[in-house]
Amino acid sequence: MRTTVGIIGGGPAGLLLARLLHGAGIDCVVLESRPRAYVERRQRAGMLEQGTVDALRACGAADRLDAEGLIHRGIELRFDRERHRIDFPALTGGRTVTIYAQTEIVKDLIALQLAAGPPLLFESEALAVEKPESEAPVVRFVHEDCEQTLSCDYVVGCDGSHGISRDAFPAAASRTYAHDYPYSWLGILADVPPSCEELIYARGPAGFALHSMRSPSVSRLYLQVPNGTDADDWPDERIWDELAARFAIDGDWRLERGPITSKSVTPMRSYVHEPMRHGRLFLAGDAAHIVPPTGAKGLNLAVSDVRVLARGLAERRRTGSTQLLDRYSEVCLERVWQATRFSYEMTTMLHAQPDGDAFDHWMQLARLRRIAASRTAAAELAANYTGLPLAL
Ligand code: RFL
Ligand code: PHB
Repeated sequence: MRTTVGIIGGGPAGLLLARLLHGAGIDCVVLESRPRAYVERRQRAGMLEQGTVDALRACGAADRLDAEGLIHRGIELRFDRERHRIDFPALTGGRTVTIYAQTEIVKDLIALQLAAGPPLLFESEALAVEKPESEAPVVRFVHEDCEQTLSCDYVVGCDGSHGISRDAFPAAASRTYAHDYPYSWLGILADVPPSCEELIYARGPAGFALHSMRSPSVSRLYLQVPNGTDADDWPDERIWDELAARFAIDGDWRLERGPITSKSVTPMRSYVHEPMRHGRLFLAGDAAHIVPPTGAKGLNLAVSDVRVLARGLAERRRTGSTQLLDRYSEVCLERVWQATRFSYEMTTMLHAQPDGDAFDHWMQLARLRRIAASRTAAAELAANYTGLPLAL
């Protein structure tokens, strides 16, 4: 097989890139190791920055998002048994965010791709990227027990945090930076209307809790748990009791309970791989960087990476110039490090430090109280949360 751009991974990064390239008249092939049903069921992110929504709209992938997405104008921080609202439009000159599940974006992009887009091959696992320094890199992959090759002008690794694309970077040309946090999230989906209109980020007595949602009848909640936690050790009642304790305030508010339909544990990690390009191989999304979900940045970063890359590839095709492609890594990493910093700050401010002392506790409270008291501090949080401008 031969194509212009070989894309490894059919998550949000790979699928959106394929859509953007299709719009620019550039042919590509997407290889996805998992079956379609698995990719469409995977529960993950839910908070979209305005720029992410705009990008999906501009490529005709936002019909359902526009009909079903929930526009949010703020979040609530909860600590000291009190609530503090961060008003996004007032603090950012009008910006909002949208709640729409990643799994729904993936379904929408797959449907478009299979209807009219470039080839998307499920159950096609990439084994290796070969000759990334040459003019004709090759992806070796397995489909239906048969090993095949895909020859490309460019290869893009959108294969997530456990992918194989990074392995094609020579060690001497790579730098990696990682930080593991001493806690994980237990995430649940529940068939119960959300107990709030906006997301609640709570610093409770025993740690962090987040109340999010998927629709007016489905809630998504997360609870800080120790690393190594087994979700089976958390029966439903225990989860609801612990969530209720962490969200508790002095005043009138109640956490509604309902049947839990899914439970999973996610460790918290920060990771950055530099550079994001080697020869004609590019990395995008979680393949290049991971952030802990407290800042809700992972999916949004994946989208901004592929927007930059699609522009670079389109410019190359239109004018022959590789100027933008040559700046891909530098442009993306600027935003990646800002998102990494913001996610780190949100995470360390809101989670109980397992071996922390009273000093650590007071530092966290002082940061939270400053945000509640100062418009400047709140505006800084709001600017980062709703998304910093994409420098293109
Ligand atoms: P993905 O989604 O992991 O997709 C990678 C795809 O590559 C496939 N693959 C391969 N295919 C072929 N050959 C191989 N050798 C392959 N190896 C892997 C995989 O099957 C998969 O389909 O990466 P992508 O596209 O970069 O997207 C990144 C996002 O998924 C991720 O950053 C977000 O989900 C992070 N995240 C959040 N991000 C936000 O912006 N807002 C949020 O509210 C938010 N909440 C979250 C999150 C992540 C979470 N978890 C589970 C880590 C909440 C949670 C709990
Ligand atoms: C989600 O809805 O899954 C979600 C929202 C905000 C976050 C993390 C996850 O910070």
